[in-house]
Amino acid sequence: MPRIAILADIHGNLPALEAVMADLARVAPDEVIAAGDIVNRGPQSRECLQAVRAAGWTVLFGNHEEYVLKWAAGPLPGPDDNPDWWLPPVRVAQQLSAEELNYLAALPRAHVVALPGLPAIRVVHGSLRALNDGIGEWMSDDDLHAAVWSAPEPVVVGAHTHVPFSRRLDGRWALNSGAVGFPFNGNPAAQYLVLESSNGAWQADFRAVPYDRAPVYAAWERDEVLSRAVVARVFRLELETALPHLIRYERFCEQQGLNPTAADSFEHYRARHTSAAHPRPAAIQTPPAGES
Ligand SMILES: [Mn+2]
Repeated sequence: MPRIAILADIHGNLPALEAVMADLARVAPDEVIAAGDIVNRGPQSRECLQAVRAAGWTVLFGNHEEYVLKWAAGPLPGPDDNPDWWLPPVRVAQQLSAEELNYLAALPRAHVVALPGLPAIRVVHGSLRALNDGIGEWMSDDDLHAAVWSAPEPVVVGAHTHVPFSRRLDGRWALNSGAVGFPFNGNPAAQYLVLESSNGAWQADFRAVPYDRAPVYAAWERDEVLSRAVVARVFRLELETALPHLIRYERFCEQQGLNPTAADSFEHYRARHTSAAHPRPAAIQTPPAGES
């Protein structure tokens, strides 16, 4: 009865990763695949990378590993070219050793699980098309064919959108594992996917492991990133609400003519999104490209 665990989008959230590791000890999978975005967003990227490597899992490349490597190679343009806007990935690039950066650069972009008598599974961070091309409920069957069902394997698991998803069609199956570190489906628990075999087929177990977020906030408070970079406060709001805010915040600032790197702009956004007059948006169903 093989059991495969697929977890992704840890994003530097060590307490969420540790909660999933404790749950994995109960699930006892035969193989674990960490499908990208181990680093950046949360306050403990290096600790998460080291924990994942020590666990001996299969690890895939995500778009946030790509951001960090791009930053390690030289500055990127940001809103108003304010250097603090990009502080979170810059700090990750600074904290990682040359060996760790080389490790990230060498990560594969896909992994195939092919076991005798069972449908083969392809695991990617986004889709077959790109690292930042996530799959989810909003897609038509034709979209899903272009994104994942054109793979040689009948089962494809992606991540990146931070929202769990499953759809079957004509013997093909597309799944999204959801996110360990920063879920965007309104449920703050650390989420991942277990595929378990039964009578020659796979069955999905979408797991959600509750954990205490207080140590994550405490780790952020110890780091100057939170005080210097408004974008880190946007990430903290994402963790608090289990909803995506980065692109929404950037759009809000553009519509209101506000500078996104100013603390007042974020307080204005936060007040609107936590007041009774502007209730929390529903869990995201149509993430724009690059949101995660
Ligand atoms: Mn991603």
